[in-house]
Amino acid sequence: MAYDTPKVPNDLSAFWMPFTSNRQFKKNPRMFVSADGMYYQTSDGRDVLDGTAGLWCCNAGHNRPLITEAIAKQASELDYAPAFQMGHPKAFELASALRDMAPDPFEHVFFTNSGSESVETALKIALAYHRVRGEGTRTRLIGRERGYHGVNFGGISVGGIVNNRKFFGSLLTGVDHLPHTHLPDQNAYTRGQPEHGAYLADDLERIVALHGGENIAAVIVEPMAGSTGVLMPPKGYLEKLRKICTEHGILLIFDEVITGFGRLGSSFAAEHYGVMPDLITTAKGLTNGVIPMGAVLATSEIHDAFMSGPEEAIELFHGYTYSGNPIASAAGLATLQTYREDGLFENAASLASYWEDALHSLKGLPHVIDIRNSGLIGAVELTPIEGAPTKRAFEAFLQCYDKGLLIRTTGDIIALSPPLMINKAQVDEMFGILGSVLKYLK
Ligand code: PXG
Repeated sequence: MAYDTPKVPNDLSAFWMPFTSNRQFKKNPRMFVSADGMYYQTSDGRDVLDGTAGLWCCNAGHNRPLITEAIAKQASELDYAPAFQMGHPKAFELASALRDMAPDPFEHVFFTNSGSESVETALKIALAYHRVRGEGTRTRLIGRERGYHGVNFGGISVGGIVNNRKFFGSLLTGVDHLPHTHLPDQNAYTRGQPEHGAYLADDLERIVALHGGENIAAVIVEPMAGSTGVLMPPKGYLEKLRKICTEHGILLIFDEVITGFGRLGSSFAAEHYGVMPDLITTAKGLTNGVIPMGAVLATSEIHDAFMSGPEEAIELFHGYTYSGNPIASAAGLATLQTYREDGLFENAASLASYWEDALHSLKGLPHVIDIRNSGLIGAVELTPIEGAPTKRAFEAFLQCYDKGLLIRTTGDIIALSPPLMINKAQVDEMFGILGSVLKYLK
């Protein structure tokens, strides 16, 4: 591909980059200038295989014609419509399409613009749901250690990533955390769901005993924790959480911002694991990452609880200027169509065992202490360099990038989550590059 625009801007100082070591990056910037299918192109003219679907979001791959055309058409037809007390067709169509794709109990969709906003929205719906039903004492929220629920105040309060919390004051009050489920001593090198750890869900009983179940509004977990290093739920764990929540009238929220839209080979992790929460948060793959959009899926039981007052009254005092934005809605519809027409969830499911074997073939390489996988997700955990945690994995990231592969690292864990359109040759290419980097990693 030929580029006729300057590839790297001269001035990088103004843009304060998110979750980035700004000074290091700006000394030696890594820039993508275009993308197609499974590959990015860099400013120095190289192809880089996308091993992470952007940031876990481009599940259909890049530059997909249905999506790009839908966006262009929508922009020229109806660019924006007010989101409050007005409507436009595409938001309703997308909500219906999402309902049709989601597991049965999820009949209603509330639109947001990101995963973080989906989380805030779900927490607020949970609190308000109890209140409109006359159970206003249910105000406590339960998250989990190592959980990631975005970066807004609700999300970091229920989240369990220390650096995402400790700089930002006292956060929400009335939050407790379940223990995380990472048990490397017992579960290392597990393929799929680990055997050990279901008992960790019992901690919810302890929290209920401590506070009284009637004071707890909701439990929020990622069914598979992505950002903190790809932690699969131990066998029986989610089922236990579900059971305890039901027994105590507590809502269960699955944060499916990463696991939604085919990542595990099913539409949603709820379906994959056969455990139904009460609310599901989504974003990322909803629009293939092309336009910011998120959505909260709610059961009729929750939605209908709000539909009781006078008809002219607003039922839920919540929403965003861009909730159901026309261009995002058009992108979402085209994305879901692409998933369907290309059979991408089916491709993810059918490639999962090839992916698993390729990933686990890295066992035995220097510094590798654990490998885990599910669907088209994989993680390789490395021993940290003494006194310099994160450095070893980050070095792997830099070397992979130089060799033409994009990976993500969190701590000393390498996370892999390619677009679901990946084929076997590209799986081989990925693990060929990663293996060659790990082999000589210091
Ligand atoms: N919930 C979950 C489970 C997520 O993974 C969010 C909420 C927040 O979404 P937004 O759209 O507000 O960023 C996320 C986001 C990584 C990585 O490398 C993961 C996320 C974002 C960026 C990087 O693991 N997850």
